[in-house]
Amino acid sequence: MAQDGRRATPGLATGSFLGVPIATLDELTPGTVVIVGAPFDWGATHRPGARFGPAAIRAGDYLPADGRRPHLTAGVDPLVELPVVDVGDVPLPIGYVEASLEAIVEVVAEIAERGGVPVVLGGDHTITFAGATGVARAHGAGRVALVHFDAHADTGEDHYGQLHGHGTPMRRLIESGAVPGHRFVQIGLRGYWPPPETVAWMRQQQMRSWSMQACVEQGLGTVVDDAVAAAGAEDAAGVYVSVDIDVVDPGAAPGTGTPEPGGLQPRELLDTVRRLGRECHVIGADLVEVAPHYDQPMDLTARLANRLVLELLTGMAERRRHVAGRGPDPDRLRPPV
Ligand SMILES: [Mn+2]
Repeated sequence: MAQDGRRATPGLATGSFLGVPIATLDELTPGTVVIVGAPFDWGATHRPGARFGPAAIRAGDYLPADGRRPHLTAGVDPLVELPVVDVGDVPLPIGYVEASLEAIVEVVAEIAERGGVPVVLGGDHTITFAGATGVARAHGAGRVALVHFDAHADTGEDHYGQLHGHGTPMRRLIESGAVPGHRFVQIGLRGYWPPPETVAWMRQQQMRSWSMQACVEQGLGTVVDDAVAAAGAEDAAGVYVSVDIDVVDPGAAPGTGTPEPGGLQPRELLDTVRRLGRECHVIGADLVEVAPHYDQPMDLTARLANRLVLELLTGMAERRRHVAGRGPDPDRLRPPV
């Protein structure tokens, strides 16, 4: 963390996200969006490497790192308007799962308790247990909705006999009460995991799980309508958006540990996360499972992840303008007439 001048994994976080100001936790002001890295991949079941995700996502861009990104068509600059700061990476004891998760919970909870909106750059998906738990600590256990994009349900009963791994975070969140099953909306599930008895458990928990097949047959817009409704339920405090990059088709996002063919296209997910930012009260988010050493050619996955974060932030900035009764900047690109 910038806070104490050290990082658990020196050199991984080489600069702030797109040049936004680097801040310490005690400098945070309410409403600020806070980028924080969780370079954790000791919950991976297949190919490791997501510990290098935060640095790759921060660097996944070709424009100057000047802390400005005026969206071409939205008429907002999310980095300036929200505003956005970066507190660096959570120092983690490499290889120690529970202690690492506790460290992430503490940082995320402090960000949220100070009125910030944490955006956690993973890391493998194990860290969503910590991210959503930290947000729930600030906003109320059981009151956070979770919109989860993934090829995999991540509701496994255990991780080789252990509680935590990247296939179990959603189950642990339900069991702990941080996020009840009925507040989950999962989008993009496909492939050959988990087994039927786990799917039965998910149904018992009233999880709303949309397969990729359902997204195709019913239309992604219908599915996202369901997510917006769950996030806006009367007694919900807000929504935590968790994006596993492997929800995207591996042809467009190869740099990930457990690629599963047949996923969303980048355009669909970019539009969807922006819509969630605009239509929901986002109180936390993460983007996980970017593993840059498999990201060939051309760093496609890290670059997509960078833009997915930006699109979510753009939607959030659009929402703030709307709430404040202000419209977009007039000098945005509009269709020719
Ligand atoms: Mn996942």
